[in-house]
Amino acid sequence: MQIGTTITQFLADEQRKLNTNQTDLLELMGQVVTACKVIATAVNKGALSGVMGSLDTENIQGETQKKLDVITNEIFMQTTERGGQLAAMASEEMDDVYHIPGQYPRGKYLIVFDPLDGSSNVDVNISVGTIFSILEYKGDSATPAAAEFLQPGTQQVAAGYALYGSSTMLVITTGHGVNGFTLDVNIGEFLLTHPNMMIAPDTKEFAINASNERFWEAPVQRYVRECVAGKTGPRGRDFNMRWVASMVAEVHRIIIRGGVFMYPKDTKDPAKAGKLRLMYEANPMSFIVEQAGGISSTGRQRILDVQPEGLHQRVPVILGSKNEVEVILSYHKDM
Ligand code: AHM
Ligand code: MG
Repeated sequence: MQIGTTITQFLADEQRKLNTNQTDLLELMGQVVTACKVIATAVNKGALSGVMGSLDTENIQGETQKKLDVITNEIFMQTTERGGQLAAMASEEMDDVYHIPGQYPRGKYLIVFDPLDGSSNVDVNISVGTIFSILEYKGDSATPAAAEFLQPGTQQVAAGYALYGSSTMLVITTGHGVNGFTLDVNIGEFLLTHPNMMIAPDTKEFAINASNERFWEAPVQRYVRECVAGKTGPRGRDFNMRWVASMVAEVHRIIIRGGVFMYPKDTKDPAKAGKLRLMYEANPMSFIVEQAGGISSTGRQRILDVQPEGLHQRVPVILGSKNEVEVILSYHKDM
């Protein structure tokens, strides 16, 4: 019987191809895989585990935390902190850097993660995900400062997301293409089901929260207006629209069948540059999108080139099919 390639075998093969004896990245990815399996189980139990709904607490961004935001953050930390590969971690749900407790060995990587992205969807049983980004730690302190995390996305050594949808998938990159794995719940393993994932360069599908239209900048308003105008408009063809309000599901759809996703700069809250966070949402997703042949930009700059200024910094995001994103970027140049 052929069971296919497990994610562990895949990562070991990839490491051999790279001719490196560095096993710690492989081991760290193994811990992340375990974290995602445990989170998948927690998400999957739904209301049966009594963890639906919100808490009275807010995260540093002033968002009310879901019970599952906090639980999945704990799961991710506990699963990855003791392996000896991490120097420190940071996440959407923690104000500051989390230092590896003294009883555990420390390693040379930093991990930044969003344990449950799209968590407003949890109570209504719609897809959510986990996003992670791995960076190298170049210092030697037992308690790395937030400043050590503030590396541009080009410095990521690996990134990925888990999608808890009708099946659980893990999509990863270590900078050598993008590969997707599906969790076989019967054997408890992620198996390679989507090798060398590539984003189609052309598309007729866009994703944006259209209720914010009045707050967008002119180039995005123009782009969406032209898509909606369809065949008789300047683009000369009909477009379709999707909005799941779950970035992981949105990016996954784009990798599978093309499309563009935008959470652009808007004037809704002038203090914020957009909604999505650079370090644990935009950067890892941009790394994956670029590795799959797509483009990811703020509208004015490649996201992976943005020099981060804070752990929870927000950034406008426009990503997806190459030729279509180029149209949107050209409208920004015309501004
Ligand atoms: P979260 O990390 O608090 O879940 O917020 C991020 C999510 C993204 O997954 C999604 O693209 C966006 O928020 C949806 O926002 P909105 O509800 O404004 O449409
Ligand atoms: Mg998020």
